[in-house]
Amino acid sequence: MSKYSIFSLARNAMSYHQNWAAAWRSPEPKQKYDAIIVGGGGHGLATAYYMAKEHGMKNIAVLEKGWIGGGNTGRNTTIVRSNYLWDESAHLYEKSMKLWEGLSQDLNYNVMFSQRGVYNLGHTLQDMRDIQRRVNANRLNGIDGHVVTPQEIKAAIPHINIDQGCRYPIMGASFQPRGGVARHDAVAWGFARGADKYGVDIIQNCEVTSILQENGAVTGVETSRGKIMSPKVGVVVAGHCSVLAEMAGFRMPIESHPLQALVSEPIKPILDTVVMSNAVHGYVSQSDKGDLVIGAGIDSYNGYGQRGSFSGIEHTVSAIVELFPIFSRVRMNRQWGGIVDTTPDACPIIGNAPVKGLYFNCGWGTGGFKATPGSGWVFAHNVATGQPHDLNRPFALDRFVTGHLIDEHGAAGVAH
Ligand code: FAD
Ligand code: PYC
Repeated sequence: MSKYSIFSLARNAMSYHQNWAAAWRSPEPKQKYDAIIVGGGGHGLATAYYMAKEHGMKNIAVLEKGWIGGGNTGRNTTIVRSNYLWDESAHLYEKSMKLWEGLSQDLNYNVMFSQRGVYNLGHTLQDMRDIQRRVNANRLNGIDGHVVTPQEIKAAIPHINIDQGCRYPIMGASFQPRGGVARHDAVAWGFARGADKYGVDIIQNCEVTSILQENGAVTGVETSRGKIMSPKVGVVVAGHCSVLAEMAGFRMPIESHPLQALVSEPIKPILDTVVMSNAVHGYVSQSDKGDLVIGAGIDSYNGYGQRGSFSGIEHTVSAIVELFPIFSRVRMNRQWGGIVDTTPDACPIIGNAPVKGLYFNCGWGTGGFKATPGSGWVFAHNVATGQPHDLNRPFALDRFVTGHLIDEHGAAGVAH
């Protein structure tokens, strides 16, 4: 921390944070921009940041219907890893991992990226074969990872249950040492501050209600704060992408589902890595504050509710207690839901929409937080140049017509 920041921190603390300069402006929307990004989650803000930084486009607005980071970005459990099976996704998530590794420095904002490692547990012989195959594929792509035995897992995580007589005995795991967690709000705020510094207008409480077109090309958007014109519109609204696609006159191969998570009361440090299991359907890490951060699979129904449910808690917590019997006495503190956008092949859709000048980035399902910087970086290229980057070309919408699917159901940490 520089001398200046220490003084400014002390001054602001003493003045009870009065007159603390806002990290980004709150401008009135202009009538026209060179590009509009719809959705002020991490992906939308990262897109605007990289469009300004890498492509010199500064007359950009990010339109957010609520507050920035108030969607899945601020509701997710922050697991970051890049151990995907197929080359296309491995390259994309690994690009993101490399950006994570320099992100706090690049933004000059601490996103609290902590590479504490991620374990994906296997509970059957077939799980272990799939894990071995995925680790081999990762290593061919230069992505770190290895297979570990139950004894090695126990040595690293003393409280885990490796009893072979239980319902889902742990038979091993993949371990990605460079995986970990980051602070979700800070990611949104860091990208927002970075984009704002380049002149990007971040406009909150501004809901897009229709997408304006003329002769097959986008001309702007209608919003709750009036009409805003632009020849380029990038849509990055996660669980609401089908709603926006309908506004533009086409259908997305997306289902929107609630995904729940919960945190316990804060406890002393007990878990210094991330543990995930698709078979028992639960995952857990411990935040810097001390809470256990816990989640499971998606709710099976479609919906837009951002709530948790008692059955969700019961199912998830029973899975976690099976892995960590010691957690049975910990009290749960808060629970919530987010709306995730799932595709038939568990991979995102990033690219040009069937309307000229309109671009969509969605379909990240339960796993897009880890992709935030990489997704913003490739989408910035796509929106700025009008053409996909090589890294996002395979994720075009038309793969659902051509049949070039990239099936990542096995590597999606949370089944969907
Ligand atoms: P969001 O952050 O949802 O941003 C989209 C924004 O668009 C929202 O702020 C919304 O208000 C806005 N919007 C919607 N409609 C409009 C409109 N009409 N006009 C203007 N704005 C609009 N991923 C991981 O990699 N690791 C995890 O551990 C993980 N855990 C998760 C746990 C939970 C409980 C949930 C719900 C998700 C989890 N995910 C995880 C997935 C991850 O959160 C998402 O894939 C990612 O955050 C999506 O980011 P985004 O910026 O695209 O979406
Ligand atoms: O994709 O790794 C993931 C994940 C973990 C929890 C939710 N998604």
